[in-house]
Amino acid sequence: MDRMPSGRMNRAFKYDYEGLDVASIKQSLANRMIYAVGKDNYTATDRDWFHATAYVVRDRLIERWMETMRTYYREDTKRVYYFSLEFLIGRSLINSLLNLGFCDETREALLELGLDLEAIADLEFDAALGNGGLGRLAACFLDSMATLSLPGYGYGIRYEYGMFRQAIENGHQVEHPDNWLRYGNPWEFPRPEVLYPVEFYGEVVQYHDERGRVHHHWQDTDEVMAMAYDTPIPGYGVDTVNNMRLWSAKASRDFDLRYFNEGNYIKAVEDKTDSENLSKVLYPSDETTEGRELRLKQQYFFVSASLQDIIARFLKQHDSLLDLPDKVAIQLNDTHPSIAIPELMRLLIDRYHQEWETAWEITTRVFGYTNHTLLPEALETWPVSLLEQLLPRHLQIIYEVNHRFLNRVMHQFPGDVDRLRRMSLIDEEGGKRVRMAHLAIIGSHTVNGVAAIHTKLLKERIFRDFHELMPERFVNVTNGITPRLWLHQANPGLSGLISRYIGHDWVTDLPALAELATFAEDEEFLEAFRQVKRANKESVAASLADRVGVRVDPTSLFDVQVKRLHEYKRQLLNVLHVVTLYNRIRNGQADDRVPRSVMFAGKAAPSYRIAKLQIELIHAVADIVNNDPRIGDRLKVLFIPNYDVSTAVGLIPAVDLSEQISTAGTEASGTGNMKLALNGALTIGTLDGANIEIRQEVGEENIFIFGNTVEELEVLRRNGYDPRSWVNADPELRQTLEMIGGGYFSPEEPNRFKPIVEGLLNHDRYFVLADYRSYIERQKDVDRIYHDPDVWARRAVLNTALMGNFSSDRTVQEYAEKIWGVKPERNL
Ligand code: 26W
Repeated sequence: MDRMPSGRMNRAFKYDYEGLDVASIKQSLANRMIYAVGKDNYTATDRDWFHATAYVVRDRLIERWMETMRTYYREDTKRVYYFSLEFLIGRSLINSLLNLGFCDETREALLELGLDLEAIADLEFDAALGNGGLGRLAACFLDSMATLSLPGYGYGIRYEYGMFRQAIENGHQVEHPDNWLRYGNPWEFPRPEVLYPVEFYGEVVQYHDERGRVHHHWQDTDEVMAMAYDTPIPGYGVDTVNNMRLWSAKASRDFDLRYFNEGNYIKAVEDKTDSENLSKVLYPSDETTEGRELRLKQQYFFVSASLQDIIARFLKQHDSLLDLPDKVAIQLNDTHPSIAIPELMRLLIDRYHQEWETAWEITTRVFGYTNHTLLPEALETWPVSLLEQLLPRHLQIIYEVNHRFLNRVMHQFPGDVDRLRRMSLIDEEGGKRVRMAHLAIIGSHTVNGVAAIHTKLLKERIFRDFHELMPERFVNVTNGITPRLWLHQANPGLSGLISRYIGHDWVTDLPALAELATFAEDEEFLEAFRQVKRANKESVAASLADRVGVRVDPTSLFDVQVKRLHEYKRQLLNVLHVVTLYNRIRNGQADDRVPRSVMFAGKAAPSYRIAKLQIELIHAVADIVNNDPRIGDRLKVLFIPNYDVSTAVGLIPAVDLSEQISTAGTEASGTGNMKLALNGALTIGTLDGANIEIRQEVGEENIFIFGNTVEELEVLRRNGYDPRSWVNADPELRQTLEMIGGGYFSPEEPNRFKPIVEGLLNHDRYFVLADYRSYIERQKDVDRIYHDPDVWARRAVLNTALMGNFSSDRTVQEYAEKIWGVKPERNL
């Protein structure tokens, strides 16, 4: 089976600026090696060849990129700015080649030079400027916006260190810095001339102008400069190449001068490093706020630079800021950039002298806010005392917004004091804090959740008061994934097979996959589909033998849970199943079960103790199970280290069973669920997030649903959930917990995993025990179906065929229509 991505596509380019044929590419490779890398055939390393190849691709992006930017300018197109603290891009070489449509030609050119494209592509560092789902979603959106010729810009931070690299030492997670820029980044263009000052600290003074109007002056601030780095984002099969602009912190010259003038040279240089630390590193925790000053500085830094940049671009062609909302839509990717709301107010009022009401009208017409989480510990709040020091003018504006807003609420709900307390931008309990989600809702025209159930819960639960006040503001836009990366590139075998049967249009029109459903009974197609999966599993098995040192049988059921380690995602429930299955096999109660390889991958936040202990537990269980002669090949447990975009791309096409087992009502959407189902994995999952919509699309028979629903959990909670009673009622569960808590998997340290079991017995915040039995039962159904390769393959095909709705093209189109009011640029 052909494992190489093929560049077959309908190129719709108007321009052929640089040759895309084998001969031109070969010539360019030789040129770039000499003139850009500065080496020759004798001294060039494989990494040098990666760089030369990247430059060849880049050369073919640049003119399209500049033409795209000129067209937006010429047509005065309304633009979308996607503000995100995270962009989890991964590698770009193959992606750019496929999107530009000359992957095969480049492979051939390299081959003629004795080089292997895939081997070279593997040398690229992942751009891991994100934690997980939220950051990867941003990257998928960039791909879709470019492919749809939507004028979308990414704005964020150029972290010098991205997501940490996870190493496993003695079964423990160890974090290593991700020095991804070490060999240089061939995709970025530094723009030393695009430089904006960003102010911090200082004080605000009021003064009156000659007409008696009050003005505010923010003075005696510390200044940091934001310098732009641009990265081209090519669409698939189109000439559109959009821009991602990331900011890097540079010391301000003013700042230095103070100390230089005093002759304190060393102090000046120290301070320079201090301010440049701002963009040093990505915060590696998701779903919990740490409330650290540096994080708030990062947020304000990139937001302020981006808004200054956007306003400057707007004013090049327009005189009146009143028209800003007709030309600019800004999407806030969670509350992380929500300080943009008071910052735009500040710029409009203090710098451009607008009245409060006008400024507020402009601001609320510009912003949209996407919420990505229901977990209370992930909702950002900042201490008032911190804002007061760091951004005193913004705090004043926030107070004024709050004052006006609460007046409105008071008017609408007279006498309802408790409602005022609940809705206030300021949480008064235990040290005042600013609630950034409330700010984001009030300052935006639209608030969206990322899956149907998630949006419903936003309206009914965490933002209920706001929904009551302004129901029209809330909309749903279910997440999606780009089919270019997650099927076409990741799974060339399946991509090729699909295209042979139904043509190639699905790559930009994913619902077209539905035609495959007609082949779900076609023996020849089923056989080819099975063979693709088999080949993918073989290649993953081979790489796992290298990477993890465990041999897995490629005919075994590949049962995979890959995502950040978090209690709500319930990797622990999966472990309970593994231990249960282990016991059953040992007791001879599982002779009818198919061999399984259970794989985990994911990073735990460095400060998340229980999540790290769960990683240890997985390793400890693996150690016992994999070496138990009574088990042999019937059960293997693996933890794949350092889960990142590249690992996902390599692994997902080989998966049979996708674990999406979060507690109902906790996973906003999930997007890994979509990637796996699109690649023909069957899902075992709860009625949570987008699983619900996946079930709707693929049909109840083709997904394994288990566990309590949101409503059922509500009842359990109301009646006082008692985890111990579930254990007492279930001897198999009890045995499983006793083994874990009693040291069966940690004989040298019997109490090692006690905290995990104690957590379950005493709180079980995520209802692991309440869902255990139904999970075990569903896993048995999985097994039964897997026994019949034909039945399994048919269901797998239907999963691939019916995932058309989950393309991020559809998602982005919905944003464009419902939220941004932008259209594809037809002149590209
Ligand atoms: C401030 C700390 C912090 C950092 C990141 C809190 C919360 C986050 C993100 C919201 C975490 C995240 O990635 N959420 C995921 O977003 C995906 C894209 O919408 C969803 O598919 C996932 O369900 C959601 O967990």
